[in-house]
Amino acid sequence: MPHLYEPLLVGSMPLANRVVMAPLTRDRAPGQVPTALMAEYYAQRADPLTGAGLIVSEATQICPEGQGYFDTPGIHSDEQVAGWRRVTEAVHARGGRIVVQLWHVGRISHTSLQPGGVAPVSSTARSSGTKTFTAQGFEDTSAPRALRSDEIPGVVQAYRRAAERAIEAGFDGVEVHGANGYLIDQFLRDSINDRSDTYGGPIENRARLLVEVMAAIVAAIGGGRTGLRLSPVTPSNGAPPDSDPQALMGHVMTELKPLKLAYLHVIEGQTGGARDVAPFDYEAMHRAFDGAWMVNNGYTKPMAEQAVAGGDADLVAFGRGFIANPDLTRRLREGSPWNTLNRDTLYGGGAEGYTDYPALA
Ligand code: 8OZ
Repeated sequence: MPHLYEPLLVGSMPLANRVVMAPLTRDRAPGQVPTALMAEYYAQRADPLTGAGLIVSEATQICPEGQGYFDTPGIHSDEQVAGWRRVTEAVHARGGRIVVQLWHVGRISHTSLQPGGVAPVSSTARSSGTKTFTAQGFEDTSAPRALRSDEIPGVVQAYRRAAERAIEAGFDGVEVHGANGYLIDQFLRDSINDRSDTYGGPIENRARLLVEVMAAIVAAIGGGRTGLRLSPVTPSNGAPPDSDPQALMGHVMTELKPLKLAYLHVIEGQTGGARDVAPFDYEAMHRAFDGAWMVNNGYTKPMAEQAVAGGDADLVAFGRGFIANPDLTRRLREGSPWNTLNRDTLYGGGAEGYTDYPALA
């Protein structure tokens, strides 16, 4: 019986256990550069016995235009790569493994966060109708500008370059953020994508950006250290449901097969919310994928242990659990209680509610 607390080889990444720290935006990178405090935070959660078998970093912008929130880190400048190197070295010194989540927010942004104060880019010129977190607090997202067809190769190139930078920074691999209503999801969903070029219309066209991004990254760093996160039905960030998410994801799985990705990370239901927000057959998606299957969203100890023992998942990602418990894997294994999450310190600030959650004695 495969066991949640046993090692697993994921692509080319040997993991000490199958508990994953989910990507978590914490807005603690002033000037978009990772800090020593961030290195401490990740290292606290990297112990092979008490912490995550794999850490997925917070979402990290691949280019200046990919930023949509205040003080989120990037991986496009030399200074950012040097900052991340401190993080990966601290995690590896503890015996852990870490991939960086590669992010382009698309229209979930604000002109104050964009180079030159221009409109953010998307698949569409229609606004998300949601808010984002800027230097001024929560503000409406700015109206986007639809990317021209001839600009899309540049976006793909920015993903490829960021993946190369990730390896330079010492990451074990990358996870592409294809979820939660950000740029890639803005192309995937027919509820958002209103294009008339080869990146809009039928499923094959709407999936084209994602497939080109994944192929470019795999060509650069190899499938064995490349993962992808998807959220087939989440309504996050003003993303209304696609008219046929099952067919959309089925096509994506078919296109990804030859790339031999290390893992697929799927958010079941509404991100951070109801698991049953909309009907979706995750098992069908799982059957169509050859790599490791990572599940996420509100898992408890019994759910996670059962998912892995029953073959429904290879890896289980925990978000909120890892914010408040650096030793979450130990607590899961021993059935110990979890620390209480402080919601007031989730985004921005310093060590409080970040590196001061206690581990068990
Ligand atoms: C919470 C706050 C800001 C961003 C996501 C990257 O939902 C995020 C995010 C979450 O994927």
